[in-house]
Amino acid sequence: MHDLVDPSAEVARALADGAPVVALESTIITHGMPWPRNLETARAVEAAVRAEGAVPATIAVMGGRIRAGLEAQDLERLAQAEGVAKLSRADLAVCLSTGHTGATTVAATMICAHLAGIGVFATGGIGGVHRGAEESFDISADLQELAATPVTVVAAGAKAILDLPKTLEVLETLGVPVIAVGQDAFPAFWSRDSGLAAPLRLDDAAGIAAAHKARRGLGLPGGQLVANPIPREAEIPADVLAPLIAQAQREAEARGIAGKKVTPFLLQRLFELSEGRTLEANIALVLNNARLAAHIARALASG
Ligand code: PSU
Ligand code: MN
Repeated sequence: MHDLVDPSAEVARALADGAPVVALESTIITHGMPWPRNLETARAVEAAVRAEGAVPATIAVMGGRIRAGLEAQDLERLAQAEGVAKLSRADLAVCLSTGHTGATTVAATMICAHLAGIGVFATGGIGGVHRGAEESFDISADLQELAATPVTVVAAGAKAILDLPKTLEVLETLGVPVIAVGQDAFPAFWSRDSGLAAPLRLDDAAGIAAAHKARRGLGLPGGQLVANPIPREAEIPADVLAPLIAQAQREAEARGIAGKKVTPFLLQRLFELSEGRTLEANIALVLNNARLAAHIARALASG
């Protein structure tokens, strides 16, 4: 185990035994969902991973250490805390050296998972190229991390608040495999179909695990993005969301929201504008991703 990583007893045992482990991020808890649904969801996601036969390892930085697998009281403390730092690749080292508490984004969770020896990670949706990025230059560090760090990330695509065509272009440039699960279309987080074709398609966990191993075998850096569509019964049609996203976007611009605050602001405003529907959909898709990630972890562990 890496010097800076403290695995929980359960995660340490699973890793030592070669048993399936799924990493989970914590920014979705601290910056992606309102209290108390954030804590309920974090617990439900861990339970979903367990129900499918893998061990969940929720990742966060606490007291100058990377934690992989949080005890119940730490999870609750994190979910309730205010002013927790949102950590991406750039922020991890300073959070560790200053001893502060931080929640890990997709990028930082990938780094920590890899240090801990965990190959698969479930989240809601990755960050990507923001609309208007040609002016703001706002492109999530998640994209470069997928190109650099060998972890398979299961997400429901990229969040539909983003510019999805540009996000796919950047992923292609960076050489990141974008694999839709069970369909040809790239999913759009709250909706199953973005209207864009996904570059690659695989239909089951065994195939995704085999692709993960083949990439490792090639010696290529980086991971793969597994784009798992939201369950049909939970999706919100794209045409219902489009005007709400446009409005949230206008408000963000008018208020000068920039940098790390953009994604949390847009998610919170969409929760309000949709009268809670986006949160319900977000919870359903995260649970769905956690289940698939557990199956991938089992396939990786058995082969
Ligand atoms: N998935 C969700 N909700 C979230 C996130 C993912 O369902 O809030 C978080 C992840 O931590 C992701 C971050 O890395 O949003 C993207 O932030 P940014 O656009 O600032 O890179
Ligand atoms: Mn950004």
